[in-house]
Amino acid sequence: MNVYRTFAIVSVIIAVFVLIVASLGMIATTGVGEPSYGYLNTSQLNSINVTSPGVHVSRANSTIYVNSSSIIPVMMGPMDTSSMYSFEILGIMNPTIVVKEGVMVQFTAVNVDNDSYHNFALSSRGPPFSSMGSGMMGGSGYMTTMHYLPPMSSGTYAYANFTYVFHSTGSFWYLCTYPGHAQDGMYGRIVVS
Ligand SMILES: [Cu+2]
Repeated sequence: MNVYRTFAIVSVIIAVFVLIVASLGMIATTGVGEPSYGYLNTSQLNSINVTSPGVHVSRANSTIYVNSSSIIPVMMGPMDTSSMYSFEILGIMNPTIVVKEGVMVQFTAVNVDNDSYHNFALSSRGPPFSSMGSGMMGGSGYMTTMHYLPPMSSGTYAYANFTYVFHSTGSFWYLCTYPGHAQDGMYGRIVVS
């Protein structure tokens, strides 16, 4: 085998390895991965809207316990609840999410509303929220960013995926930053312990 060709192949393998390590390192140091965006059909939506093994749902306490690294599906603007300005997570409206320190959560946020844009952001600041909304980076305290996702249309649902590592204990919040939505109740609490 040609020695140059072998050298080239080995170089590519090393470069890919370095890239993987670097991107993992970025998630570990910043706690957050960039969102990726796409669309789901109804059966794909149903298949992701399930409870991961590391997750325990307590309906009585309106609380979701995340004990190990898990995927959390977040439905934005469900039509069958008392307010369209809400999140529904594993069947609970605006639940408190209790996360063990150091756990990595992959949030999959899906817009299930048929007439409004929504997003899902993590923040160190809680209510009261401004009626002006906060835009993507307008306010302080945001730990993540996400574009506004368009409403569901003809059985096609926009989603965004991102991972977050909860490095430090304390109280945090999730909210929709679309103007007026968090003020109208589209938020919930995250407790890292
Ligand atoms: Cu919203």
